[in-house]
Amino acid sequence: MPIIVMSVKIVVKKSLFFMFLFLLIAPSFSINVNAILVLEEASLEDVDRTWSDISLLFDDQYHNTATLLEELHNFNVIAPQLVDYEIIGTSYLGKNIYSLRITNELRTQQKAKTLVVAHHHGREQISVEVALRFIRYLLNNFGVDSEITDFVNTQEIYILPTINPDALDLVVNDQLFWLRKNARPFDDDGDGQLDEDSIDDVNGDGLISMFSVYEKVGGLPEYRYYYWEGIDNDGDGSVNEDMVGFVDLNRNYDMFFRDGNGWDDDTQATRFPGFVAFSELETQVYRDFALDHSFAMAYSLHSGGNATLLPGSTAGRNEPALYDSMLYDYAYMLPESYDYYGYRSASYTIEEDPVYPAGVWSHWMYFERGCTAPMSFELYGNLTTFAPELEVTIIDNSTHLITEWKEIKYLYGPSEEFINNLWLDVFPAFPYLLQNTPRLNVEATLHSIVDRPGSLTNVSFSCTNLSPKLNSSTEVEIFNMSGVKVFEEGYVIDADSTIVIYATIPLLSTFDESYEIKIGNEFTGYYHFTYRIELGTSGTSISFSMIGVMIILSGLLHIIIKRKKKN
Ligand SMILES: [Ca+2]
Ligand SMILES: [Ca+2]
Ligand SMILES: [Ca+2]
Ligand SMILES: [Ca+2]
Ligand SMILES: [Zn+2]
Repeated sequence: MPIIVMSVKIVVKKSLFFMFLFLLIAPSFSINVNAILVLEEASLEDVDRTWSDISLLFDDQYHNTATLLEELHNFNVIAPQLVDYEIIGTSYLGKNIYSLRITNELRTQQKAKTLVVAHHHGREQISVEVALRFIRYLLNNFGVDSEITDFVNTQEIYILPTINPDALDLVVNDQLFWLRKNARPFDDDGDGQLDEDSIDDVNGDGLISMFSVYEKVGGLPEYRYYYWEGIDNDGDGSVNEDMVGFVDLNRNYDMFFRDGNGWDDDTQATRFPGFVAFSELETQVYRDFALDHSFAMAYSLHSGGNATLLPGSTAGRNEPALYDSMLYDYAYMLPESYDYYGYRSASYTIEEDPVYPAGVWSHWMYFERGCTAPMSFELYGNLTTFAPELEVTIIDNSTHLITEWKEIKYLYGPSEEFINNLWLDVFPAFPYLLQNTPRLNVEATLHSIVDRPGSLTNVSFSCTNLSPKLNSSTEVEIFNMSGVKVFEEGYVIDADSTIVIYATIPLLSTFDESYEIKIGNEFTGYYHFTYRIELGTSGTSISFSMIGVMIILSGLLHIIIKRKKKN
């Protein structure tokens, strides 16, 4: 804890302050007092690591909501001073949606915030596994790896392991590997019954086949539509006309809702966005959580491909230079290709969202929540499931071609024994998230000598944005502890840069009091300082007159700023 101390000599001259001395019935003689100005950083306590490396309770298997909760509870039991988790809402089937936070809880000032939200989409349950392994990684590296320890000490890392818990249980417990959307019951066909005719494993092979229908045009097949394996459960003459699953949660956000691309206005479609934005309990829970926090950078975890997607539009990338640089970093740190269970998947692609998709998380986070870099992270895609030989022709006549494809189960996640291998492949993107989150290092220096009552103290705050890529998002400002802005001016601090703010601070009203200052913004969190005066050893007494003068000086007079680019 740096403590800056400057010895000062305080001399009261009665010729200048006779009136105050008189009014305050102070002694009518000059006094010389040695005092010490102290400016110190708020106390920064360390958490002692008391745990050995931890393992997941249910490793090498996909978690459902019950085993997931056991893991969250276990993390909290093992490292209670780093882990907190809370229910932030519930789904349509009444399942809890959790947020887990990792931070050094002994340091209570608001820190920079980082977010990983997993599992918008049911069948992308690998994203839950990666979120759990990110938590395990942080707890196992805390107190061992100095960089990770520093991130946990200076950031509040939020992890939402699933915001679609209904679908998680349907996929993991009931093998509904095709389910992407939430499980809100809905009467698709208007017969008064909900979800009465869903997909069925007719041939009992444990898989759900997808059939693609092509129409012959000039003798050549043109794709028309697909349907799933099933029977007519309710005997109304239609097959699978009212399936489980309603809204694609990652099309339900209130940004470009039902605009742009990548959605379908059919309640049975996999990308049905809902009738209105934020119609779903699950997206409402996420929205309300996100409105309480400011994240400069965040990940939303998905699967089905290998890609790092940053907000873009038909007009181009939102942050062209930043995103180009980040996308190349991801391409470098993530594997070019890998093998699981005999399947070979594609390399990570360097791309923005190619067109602006309707109602997606990343655009809402960027435009509505000021998140500079909300990245949709496609963790795993098994492109070998699209091998031509796996699409088998079952009907080929003069008018139609119909093919059968059984691979949906293998497209979105690896076999259970390879979950940890996938984590090892993608984990470098996670410390990268923490490293690039803008947070501050602030050093304060006292400059001036107080030579008489009424002197103001010149202080400088050297504020460094530690992110190598992201600026401070909004202006960094100086507040007192009541949250009142001390200066009108604030300054956006560029990535990897330092600015020096020169401030003039008034003397304190009494020597007992401390003067507290916090510096930062909602994205970077705040650095806290305490400023006080201590009497020196030779200062045996202090006149009331001095105190009276100090009370009068209650305002801050000016601020000068000097920008200094860090080399
Ligand atoms: Ca129905
Ligand atoms: Ca089947
Ligand atoms: Ca039916
Ligand atoms: Ca059916
Ligand atoms: Zn997805």
